[in-house]
Amino acid sequence: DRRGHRLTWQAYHRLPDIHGYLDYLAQTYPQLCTVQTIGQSVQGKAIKLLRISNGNPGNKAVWVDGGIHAREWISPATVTFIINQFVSNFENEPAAVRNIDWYITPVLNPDGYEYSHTTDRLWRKNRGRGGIGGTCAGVDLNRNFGYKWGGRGASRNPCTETYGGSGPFSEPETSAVRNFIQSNSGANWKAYVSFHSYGQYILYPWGYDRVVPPDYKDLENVARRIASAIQRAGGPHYTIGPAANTLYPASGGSDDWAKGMAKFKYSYTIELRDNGRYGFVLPAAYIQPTGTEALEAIRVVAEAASAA
Ligand code: ING
Ligand code: ZN
Repeated sequence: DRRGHRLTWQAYHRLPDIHGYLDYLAQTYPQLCTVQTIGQSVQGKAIKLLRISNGNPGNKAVWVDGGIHAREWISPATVTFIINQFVSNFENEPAAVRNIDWYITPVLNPDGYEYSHTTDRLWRKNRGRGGIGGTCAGVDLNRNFGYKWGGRGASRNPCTETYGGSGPFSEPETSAVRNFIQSNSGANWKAYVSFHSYGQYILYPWGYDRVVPPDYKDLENVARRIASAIQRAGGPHYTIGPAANTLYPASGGSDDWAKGMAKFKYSYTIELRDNGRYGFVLPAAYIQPTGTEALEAIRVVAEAASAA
């Protein structure tokens, strides 16, 4: 249509609308936005990344992803909400936001996301073949990253929800992330944020066990500032803490890999709304309030990354 894209924040959208929006931004704001395909899913769908940058050579770099888990629809919706706020009002964003190179992938698991729209609303994993002979489909991409892979909270059984895959980074979706980040070592990576749902948590490493990194106080302080910013903006309570202690141990998560292997100083998994009333099947009316609080969260991350 006249606007050039089909995305809204009044409804959940299918993958082509989300990707069409990223392409529209790159076309409309070529000074600010570039779009890149960083890999392909098991079924050959593009994994698209939007880079937002003012081109300042001193910028720190922040990674943001959504849609690792198919059914967590609020995650891609929130990530595109943040993109829309940044790009359409860039000059009014705080300096900390403007002077970050943002690398943003709204849908890291495009096959699973579409499958949750067409076939099984509560699908979680990707659509890779599970195990020898492919008895059950799908790998849990948040158990497939290569730091402490295969430990607690990950399953070796392809027929379970937390199957970690045949090996670390066995899946094209997770290896696309690793390859992109490792091949962009020129970027001054400081923060990694992965949006999931639900439960309203701000989690930091480690997830693999009930231990914390040496600088966990810094991660805790920024998490506290994120939760405060959300409440100041009228949002609900978000619980903060190290993932394994706060939720449950889970190895092979993206945040552990970012902290442990890729050496991002700040690494968070943010579990968005709600508290369990609707769970994964959160009505679309919650996109705006959830997006608004996630925007507050990501601005705090920008400040922390700038200072790191
Ligand atoms: N929850 C995360 C999961 O992958 C998590 C929670 C993340 C635990 C990171 C430990 C480490 O299970 C959802 N909702 O996906
Ligand atoms: Zn999740």
